[in-house]
Amino acid sequence: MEKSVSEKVKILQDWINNAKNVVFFGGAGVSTESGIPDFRSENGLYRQKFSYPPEVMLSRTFFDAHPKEFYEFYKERMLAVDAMPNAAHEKLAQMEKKGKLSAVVTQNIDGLHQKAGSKAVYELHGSIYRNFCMRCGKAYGVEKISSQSGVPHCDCGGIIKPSVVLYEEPLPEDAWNKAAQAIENADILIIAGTSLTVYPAAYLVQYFKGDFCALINLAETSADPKSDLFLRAKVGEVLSQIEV
Ligand code: CNA
Repeated sequence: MEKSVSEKVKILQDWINNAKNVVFFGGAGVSTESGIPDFRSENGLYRQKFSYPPEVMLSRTFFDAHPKEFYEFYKERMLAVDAMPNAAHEKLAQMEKKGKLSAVVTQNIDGLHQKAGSKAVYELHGSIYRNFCMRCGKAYGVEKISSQSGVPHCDCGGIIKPSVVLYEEPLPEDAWNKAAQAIENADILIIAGTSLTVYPAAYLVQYFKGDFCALINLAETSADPKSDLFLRAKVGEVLSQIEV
């Protein structure tokens, strides 16, 4: 008979107690409990109707051709500056502080791990908090984007682009290398809140060669059969039960 979620939480707790190096790999599902919709859940952005499909609007070709429409969608749906960390972000920050967790590898762009206090966060898809002028390279914070209507422009007249990785764009090399190394050195890998369908990010979990892999996700994913423990539950609810 399959173990209950609480029995599985106990197993995870035991692994964490005995682990030297835990790494967390997460996606948009880590922030749904903070009120930010993911892409592929029932209430996710991919199930909603827009003038263009979200995966089109979040492509580099679309950004270059239709910056106004990009920014309308981005500001309304992706720029979650008021969102607050949930129990998952808080517990991961605590685990790092106590020396239990060496890194958070995230596909999210919302900055909530840092808001909760995590330091070693490798952002594979960039961050809404970093923006730059496409003409002169000047850096801007998120206020420059959130406080203006329309397409944000630099003092030099160039268009400002968020440092978030759009479809067709490469991933930041530094974050990728650090994430790969962290996962390779981990003895426990916790994968959570991700459909593991967005590549190359999802490929990173293949670098894991440690002792145990736990997967916490509401929907099934390609990694279920490979994980040592699959908790079909909310990541915030699971991690809030872990004691460190
Ligand atoms: P996804 O493809 O939307 O998958 C999310 C997964 O999380 C699904 O399998 C859900 O079943 C699961 N899920 C949702 N809520 C929970 C929960 N509370 N507990 C456990 N599981 C849950 O998202 P991925 O991250 O896999 O896809 C990668 C994209 C999504 C990246 O490019 C992100 O930048 C992008 N994204 C990020 C944000 C954000 O920064 N918060 C929001 C929306 C999309």
